[in-house]
Amino acid sequence: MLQETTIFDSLLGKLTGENVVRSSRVLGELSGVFLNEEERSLMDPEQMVYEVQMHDSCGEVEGGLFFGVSHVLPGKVGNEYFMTKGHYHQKRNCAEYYWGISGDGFLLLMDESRECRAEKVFPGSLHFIAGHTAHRLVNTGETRLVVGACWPSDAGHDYSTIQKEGFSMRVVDQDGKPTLVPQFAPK
Ligand code: S6P
Ligand code: ZN
Repeated sequence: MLQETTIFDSLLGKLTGENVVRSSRVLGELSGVFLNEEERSLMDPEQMVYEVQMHDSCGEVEGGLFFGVSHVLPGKVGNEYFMTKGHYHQKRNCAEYYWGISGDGFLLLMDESRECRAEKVFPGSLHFIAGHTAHRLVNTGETRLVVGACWPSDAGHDYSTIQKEGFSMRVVDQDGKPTLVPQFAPK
């Protein structure tokens, strides 16, 4: 039997065909993610912030892999660039690879002691995200930031720790330049 093919357009970072699942996040569902909640509430709640296209051919089994592409749109909430929610993996020891496809931005990486660093993301950049490390993509450019990813299919997502505690750094526009600023944990 001939199977439908899955196509990964490596220039556009577009994934189509069999077993591709798409999901997106709009501003209205990103409460508590950006520093300036008031500014976010004044913006269009239907404005898309990012979209993920994921190839799921095995389900969340041990030993499996997922392949995905994240498209973070250009934009800002106040002076803070559009970004993903960010997460730890539910299975903390699961690692992940990211690679830059198009656009410009940062990958924020934070360990469990809240030590945070940023890696520049650009076409061709490669990023190893070790286990026990929260990760978030930030689009500091004027076009879509498109980033490929591959991770263990049983890794899962822990969003609640980040929702409660946030990252210890934010990326904001200061005088037209992306700048990392410290963000203290809520009490
Ligand atoms: C999954 C991987 C990415 C993110 C995507 C959206 O482990 O890291 O596919 O899911 O970048 O980010 P988030 O934080 O909303 O899942
Ligand atoms: Zn991940």
